[in-house]
Amino acid sequence: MKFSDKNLVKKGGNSHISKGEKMNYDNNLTHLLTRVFLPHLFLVLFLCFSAIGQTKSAFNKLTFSDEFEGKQLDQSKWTAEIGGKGWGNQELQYYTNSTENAFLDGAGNLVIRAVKLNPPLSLDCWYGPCQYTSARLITKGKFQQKYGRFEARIKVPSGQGMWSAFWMLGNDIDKVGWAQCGEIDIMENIGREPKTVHGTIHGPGYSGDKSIGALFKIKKNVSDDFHVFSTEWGENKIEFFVDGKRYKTLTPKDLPNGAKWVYDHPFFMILNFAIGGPWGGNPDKTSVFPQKMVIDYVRVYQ
Ligand SMILES: [Ca+2]
Repeated sequence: MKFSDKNLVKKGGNSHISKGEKMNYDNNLTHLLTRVFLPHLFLVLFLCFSAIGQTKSAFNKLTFSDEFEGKQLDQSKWTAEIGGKGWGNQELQYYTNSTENAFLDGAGNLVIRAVKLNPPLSLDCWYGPCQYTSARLITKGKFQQKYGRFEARIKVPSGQGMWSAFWMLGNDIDKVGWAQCGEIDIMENIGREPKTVHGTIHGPGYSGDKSIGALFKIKKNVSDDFHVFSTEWGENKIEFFVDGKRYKTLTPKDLPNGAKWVYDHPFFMILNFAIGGPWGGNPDKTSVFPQKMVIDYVRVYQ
């Protein structure tokens, strides 16, 4: 486009053109503008607006879906991980497999509920008697996929100390360890940032506080409504979306020099609701329990 404009300006500025040639030139110019330039301009504008608005996904074959209908969590899809070891982040909750902490609400939702325990406290956590219970559900060994669109519709909990997440880990974690296995955090929300969600990747040499990603701000508190959180993951590309709006694209060029892109093998999914830890901080006297993370569905496409 710019190259053509330059040529036109240069030609128009030529004072050696005779009158007849000038008319021909004007006709040619009109022809260029109406037949060549304008249609292409419209095409370019159309493509620009298409890109800003809806992004049509290349992944449209449904390979996994849990709509959370019925009365009991589908054990063929999800496993509850159990324990109060801090989960790598000095988290305060003890994860159970109890329906106190993860259940279907009968209205088509999975609820992960964090509960503050009353004395006598009987569960052991890394810091002493556990103060909270919650749940962490994984598809490890049950569903894993390389590439695709991974999506969940979630209403996050609210309040200081809450940390809810929908994320993925590489299925080779037991063999190669973290963060060599790779981690893709499709959505994380911490209570002290009520209007913000995070999309992040962790890998070898860029994990923890060196992880790479972006945040997306929502005008109202994220916990006010359900939102659709998704990641589209293809060869050498991971993209993050909230409600269909893409807010970050990551490629190997975003990694530190020499770091390895490890997103080239199947990953499994995790839904969890943690309490405390250094990132979001611990609950304080303003925090209200129990709190719910409500999940309408999880869908995966290829
Ligand atoms: Ca549902």
